[in-house]
Amino acid sequence: MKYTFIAISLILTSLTACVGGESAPSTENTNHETSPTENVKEEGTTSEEDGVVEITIESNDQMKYNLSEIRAKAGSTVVLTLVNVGTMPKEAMGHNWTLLNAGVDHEEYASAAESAKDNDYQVIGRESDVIAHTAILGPGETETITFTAPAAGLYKYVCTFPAHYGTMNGTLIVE
Ligand SMILES: [Cu+2]
Repeated sequence: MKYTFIAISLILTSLTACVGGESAPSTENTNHETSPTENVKEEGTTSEEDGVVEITIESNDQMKYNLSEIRAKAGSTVVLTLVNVGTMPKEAMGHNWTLLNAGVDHEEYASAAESAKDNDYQVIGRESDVIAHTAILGPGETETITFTAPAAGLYKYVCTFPAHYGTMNGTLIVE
């Protein structure tokens, strides 16, 4: 009986020691290594530095952009690159990126632009409806345009190549 009591005491003592050891302040996590945040630029992502936002957007043979939404701060400089990753001929599957002013209906504008082939599918006389646009790009072509992000609000972008506006549109969110 006596030995049993001692044994139990020893067990309890060692258990207490263990618990105490575990709850002792750990120095492991006090010295966090500060690894520099890598600024990895990927296709279809945006990055912002010093009031400049760089955006790469792709268009493809499936009549799609890879981004349906992009963001910028009001007044920032937007450097936007459209990459046509498709392989179909420009005459059949050309694409542009056209940013419309607030309140301009992208379907209506793009419909009107369908007859403006000679003006790169931009409506003559409605230049004030457009904030910025690229040319119509053929397969493998790339164009970079630079513009100033307008006032905070929502702005539609659209491809004005005939019959593309239904699937090729998105929203620029200016904050
Ligand atoms: Cu298109």
